[in-house]
Amino acid sequence: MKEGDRLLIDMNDDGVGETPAALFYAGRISASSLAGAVNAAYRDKNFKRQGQQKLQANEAVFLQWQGRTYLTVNDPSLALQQIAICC
Ligand SMILES: [Ca+2]
Ligand SMILES: [Ca+2]
Repeated sequence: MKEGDRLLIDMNDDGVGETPAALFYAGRISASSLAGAVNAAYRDKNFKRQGQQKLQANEAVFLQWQGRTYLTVNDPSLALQQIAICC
């Protein structure tokens, strides 16, 4: 993606975007794979607060992994709840 690009978050696949309920930043995550980093972000969406804050349904989280930024939305209707897009 480049500056000015837009991202459509379409939870129910009707071509109309939905706004996530909330947006968080999980910080810089060390993991051996992107899937592992996304899992960690789902377990703890807010690196600034102590303890683990689980990502709820329809919430979105930014994370950094291996120098790149990813955005994932917790879509409860998908069997695989992890969508990660490099920004
Ligand atoms: Ca939609
Ligand atoms: Ca935390």
